[in-house]
Amino acid sequence: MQARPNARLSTQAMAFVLAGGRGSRLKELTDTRAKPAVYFGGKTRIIDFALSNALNSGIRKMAIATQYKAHSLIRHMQRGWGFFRAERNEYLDILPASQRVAENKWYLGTADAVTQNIDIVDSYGVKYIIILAGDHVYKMDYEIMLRQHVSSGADVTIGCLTVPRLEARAFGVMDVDGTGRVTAFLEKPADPPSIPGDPEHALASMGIYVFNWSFLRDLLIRDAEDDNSSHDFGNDLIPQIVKNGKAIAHRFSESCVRSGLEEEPYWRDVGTIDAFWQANIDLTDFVPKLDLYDNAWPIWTYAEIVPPAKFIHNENGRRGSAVSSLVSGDCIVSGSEVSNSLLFTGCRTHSFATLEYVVALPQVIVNRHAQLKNCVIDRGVIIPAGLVVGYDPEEDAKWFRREDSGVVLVTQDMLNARAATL
Ligand code: ADQ
Ligand code: ADP
Repeated sequence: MQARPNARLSTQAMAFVLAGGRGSRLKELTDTRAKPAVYFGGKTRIIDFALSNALNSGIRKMAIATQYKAHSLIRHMQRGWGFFRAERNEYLDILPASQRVAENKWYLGTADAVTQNIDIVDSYGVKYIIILAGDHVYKMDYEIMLRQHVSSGADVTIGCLTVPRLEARAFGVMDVDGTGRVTAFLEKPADPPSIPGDPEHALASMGIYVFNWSFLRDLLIRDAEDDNSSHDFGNDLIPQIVKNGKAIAHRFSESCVRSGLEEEPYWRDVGTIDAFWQANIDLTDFVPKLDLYDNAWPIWTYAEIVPPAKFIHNENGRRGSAVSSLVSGDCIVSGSEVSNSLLFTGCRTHSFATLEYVVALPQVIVNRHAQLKNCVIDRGVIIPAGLVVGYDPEEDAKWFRREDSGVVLVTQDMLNARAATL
């Protein structure tokens, strides 16, 4: 394909979204769905952030590799992201690990998820490929990263951000020289090296990579034949390029400033119950760091057409109210008080119930006199009348999943087990 000289690079790029991981630290929230399919922010699911970023950056070719418990994710993609049109040169392919290369071969590492689909990427005819993780919440203009990749002549450009040094154990950690070149890369080190001159912080990989497709293609073919490789970007490919080629760091903070998307860089791996609860509750702040109301950078999702949210007095005149809260469509808040909480689509709260700092996923029903605080309620859970959660650590821990922070996760299975003993 002959590139037009002034075209946005995103028109010559595809996004390859890795969405196969379970996200086991989210515990029961990922028992039936992969982490990218977990709900976030009142209406959306986590994967909508990476896909919306790609769309808003001008990318019109996307592939999503799925594996673990992909049903809910695939249905979401089909319902919400089915508007790509081949006649406009737009493609969105869902690529379940489907033994396309050989029998009995699921995706091994993250790199293998691309290797097994080389022919599909070839068919897109793109010059650049951007590898994304489907399980992070942030806004980012990938066009800025693509430009840096092209102007620096890198083999790979790696998105990175500054994190507290000890948290960096969960990341790929890198050293960068004055020109932005990555000089060392350690995948999930037990004792992460700090940024020179800043002992409290480390430079962490966001798991976002830009490659020229021809370069990555050759690398993947060689990697597939290497029996010592785990076929993973973070474990194998990236360290190899850092050693033998030219890896360049792309700073998320700089990209935020240049794109003007956020005043303060905002990126979250909502990978634990605590982090998931906190990032959702943060959205109830007076001015949250993550702005979901920015028309210039919409976060697209699948939304059912449902009636508006409704707030009603009960027959005794008790007010149904929600303050500092995000309340989605088809919710009915009846005679109950909701504060600093998120009610996803289709929740019902009944009279005399109180909800404070609650993340209620879709179709949660809270019956009368229930008192809920500091908790996450899984989709479709029916909270029995009078249930108290978040006030008594011992009671919480007896029936539900209580994190050390005091945040409690409630699922229907836990409630059923509790009901069976009463
Ligand atoms: P991890 O966070 O451990 O490290 P990893 O398990 O490799 O991430 O998963 C990355 C993405 O790929 C996730 O979105 C996951 O859902 C998906 N995925 C995992 N296994 C897959 C498979 N077999 N097939 C398809 N998709 C799969 C990575 C990097 C680190 C970096 C962090 C940033 O290795 O260097 O710091 O991401 O979060
Ligand atoms: P999530 O909770 O992540 O949205 P799903 O989107 O898979 O998970 O929705 C789960 C709900 O949808 C459950 O109530 C389940 O019974 C129902 N469900 C699951 N599979 C289907 C299907 N193929 N068609 C219609 N409903 C389904």
